[in-house]
Amino acid sequence: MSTPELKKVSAKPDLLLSTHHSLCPGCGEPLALRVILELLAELGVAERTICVCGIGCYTAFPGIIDVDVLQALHGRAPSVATGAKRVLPDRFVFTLQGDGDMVSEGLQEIIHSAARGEKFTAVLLNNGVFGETGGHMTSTSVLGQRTKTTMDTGRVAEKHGYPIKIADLIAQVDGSTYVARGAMHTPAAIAWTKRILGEAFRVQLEGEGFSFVEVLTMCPTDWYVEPSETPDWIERNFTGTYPLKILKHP
Ligand SMILES: Cc1ncc(C[n+]2csc(CCOP(=O)(O)OP(=O)(O)O)c2C)c(N)n1
Ligand code: SF4
Repeated sequence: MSTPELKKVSAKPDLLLSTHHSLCPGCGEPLALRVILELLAELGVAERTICVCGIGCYTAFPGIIDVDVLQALHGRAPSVATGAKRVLPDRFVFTLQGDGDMVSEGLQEIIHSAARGEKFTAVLLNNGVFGETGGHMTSTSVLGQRTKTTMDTGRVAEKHGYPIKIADLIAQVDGSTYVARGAMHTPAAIAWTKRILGEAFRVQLEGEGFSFVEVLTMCPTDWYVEPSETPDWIERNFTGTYPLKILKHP
């Protein structure tokens, strides 16, 4: 009997040097990173890329990706990227931050960078929790979300405030050029996210201004749900507050 022909549908991106990392099974952040690495290769910009990384679970990756990386202090990635892109305008510069890092700890950095129209691309990995430090509520946790610090009632507006829709805010800022939101919970959402990340990257490559992409990512560990239930969790709990769409384009 002849062996059926197997079709290869995926492979480790060339820019990923190792598959060993410390992130939890079912985490959405490695998927987002994979899409970014695929795009860098497809656009042919890897050799001149600088990734400015925030601090969160995703900080496990910079050591195993084949692009230059700057590690920024909490929330400061947009300012570090500003410096890198201004000094080295021919480099392709993108930031990688979590919601805790960007929206809770570094809100002013991202808003001011957008307002100045800095010519880099900002990527937000939004899982609605401070993942690395144990799952506390962040500024983007949605109403009703149970986190380590809202375990009893879930997030309640009167007590914890409302979630900050950072992509919507950035879209309102005159200096931003392209703003969009994607997610990692279904194949269709991943394809959509690859498309909008590609558009955001092209905005930078064509010198059109500041581009911003929010990516909703799964955190089974701090959502206290099985990895297999996380796509449904995103659909039920996140996409109402954070619809997947382009919020601003040139
Ligand atoms: C100024 C400062 N505050 C807090 C911390 C501790 N800290 C390190 S990682 C982290 C959580 C980051 O969460 P997020 O950006 O949402 O990324 P995730 O871990 O969910 O990927 C925190 C609070 C720190 N290192 N520095
Ligand atoms: S704690 Fe959450 S964000 Fe961090 S690696 Fe685990 S699943 Fe991913």
